[in-house]
Amino acid sequence: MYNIIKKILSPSGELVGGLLSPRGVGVGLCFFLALSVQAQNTAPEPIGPLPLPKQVEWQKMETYAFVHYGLNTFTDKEWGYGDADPKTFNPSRMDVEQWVRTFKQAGMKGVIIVAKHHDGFAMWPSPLTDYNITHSSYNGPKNKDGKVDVLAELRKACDKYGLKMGVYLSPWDRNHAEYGRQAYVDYYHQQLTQLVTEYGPLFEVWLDGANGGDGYYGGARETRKIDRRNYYNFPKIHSIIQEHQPQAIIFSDGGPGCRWVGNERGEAGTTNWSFLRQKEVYPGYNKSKELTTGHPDGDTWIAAECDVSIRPGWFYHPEEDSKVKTPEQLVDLYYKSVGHNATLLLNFPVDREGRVNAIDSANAVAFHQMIMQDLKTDLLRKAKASASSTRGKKFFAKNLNDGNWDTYWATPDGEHTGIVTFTFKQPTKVNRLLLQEYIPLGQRVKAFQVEALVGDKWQMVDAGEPTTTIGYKRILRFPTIEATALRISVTDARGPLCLNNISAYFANR
Ligand code: FUL
Repeated sequence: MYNIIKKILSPSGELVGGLLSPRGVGVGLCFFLALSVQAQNTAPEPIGPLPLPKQVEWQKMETYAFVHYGLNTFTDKEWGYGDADPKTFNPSRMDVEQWVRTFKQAGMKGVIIVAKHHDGFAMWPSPLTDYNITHSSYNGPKNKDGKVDVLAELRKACDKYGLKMGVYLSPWDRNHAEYGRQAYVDYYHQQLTQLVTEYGPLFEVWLDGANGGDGYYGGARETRKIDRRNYYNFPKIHSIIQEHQPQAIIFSDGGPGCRWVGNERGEAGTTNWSFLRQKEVYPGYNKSKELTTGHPDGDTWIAAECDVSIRPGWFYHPEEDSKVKTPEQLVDLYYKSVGHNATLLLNFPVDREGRVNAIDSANAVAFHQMIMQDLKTDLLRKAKASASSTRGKKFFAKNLNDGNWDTYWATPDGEHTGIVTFTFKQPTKVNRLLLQEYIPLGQRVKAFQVEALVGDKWQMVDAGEPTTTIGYKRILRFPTIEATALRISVTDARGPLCLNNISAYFANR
């Protein structure tokens, strides 16, 4: 039956008008009625693993900021030993609103703050330890209990500017005397409980996998080894977060909400599956390279997040003022993270004044403007879309360029390949192509290729990287071509195709 449908459907998947010509009207009508019964107007079956709705919402955030700020900022360290005097923390002109304003202008949708790094210093007035902000030299705005509280300041600023807030709470704690024993694990769970109950809704909780072993540990100054997999009682940690912040995405090397991308360069693989064989991966997982591409045969949806700092270090070091990533470098990272089916978590090392440094802020805002410029006008919105085959009238190729995220082009059951063609009214300059799969139904595409009709010849578009997976978003960059049509062929997939968006742009840089 499907072949018959194919024959009488135009390339766009619509019924060929000739069938309803006066002569054939009777036959045509019968055919039409038969077809409307038999064409597949139901959505394709989802193909697992599937994202939770909150994972889809999280991925749509695309870019958000990271803040590393604390004693290390003043001691010029990346990993504090846990013995620095809290009084060392002494910002001169701290302004949390300035951070959030900057992030907003840089297009970021949220911010994750390091509430406690490996040195154990708490940026909020944790009653569980004296090693916290209230014992520092900071004399900023007070919280409802009359105490300085950087997290409360951040909450307020996020609410004011409409950004989401997240927290990083390092499991490794080089200050705590009980680290390595059960008492510290209980302490960690209590600290976490404070964070998830006292600072409003959190979009993400970041569980770092790093652990170097040695530390101050209440004066013991020794090396303490832990069993990374079992010591912290991750199931308990997850249930604390889930209970108080069910919408939060939990980050770690192995999720469960999202995963580390396996490097700190900000680059996801060109092949990037949003799946992991979850039981194998845990914070501190030693085969981190696998996290760059995901596990194609994974059993759980755990998409990748690219964490990268705008400077070489995570914390501020004056000598890195000349090493801030340029807007062009950040643009490149955007294409290698968001454009490779991941999110971009861009770190800002707040400086000793207590601000996002002027160089960082200027470069981040310029980066955002360049991306907005690159992807400003979707040239396909006015092009005519047609497909080699389509599932039924709800799933036509025109769903690909209608600007609606929730409508998609889908192929019939059993068809795991397909071709869509976009025809322009006139030759059009293009050098970017953006593709999206409708991920609520799973990630499917394994391989695709792009061709352009230049003059009367179809030629391959070479994006300079393998065109394998798509996922939530894939963006290709290629040398400018002047095309009258673009043709995207999916050559391999895990099931019928479900793509909700294809856009093309001309980035004039
Ligand atoms: C790593 C940490 O060791 C770094 O200091 C930094 O916080 C980075 C984001 O994660 O594992």
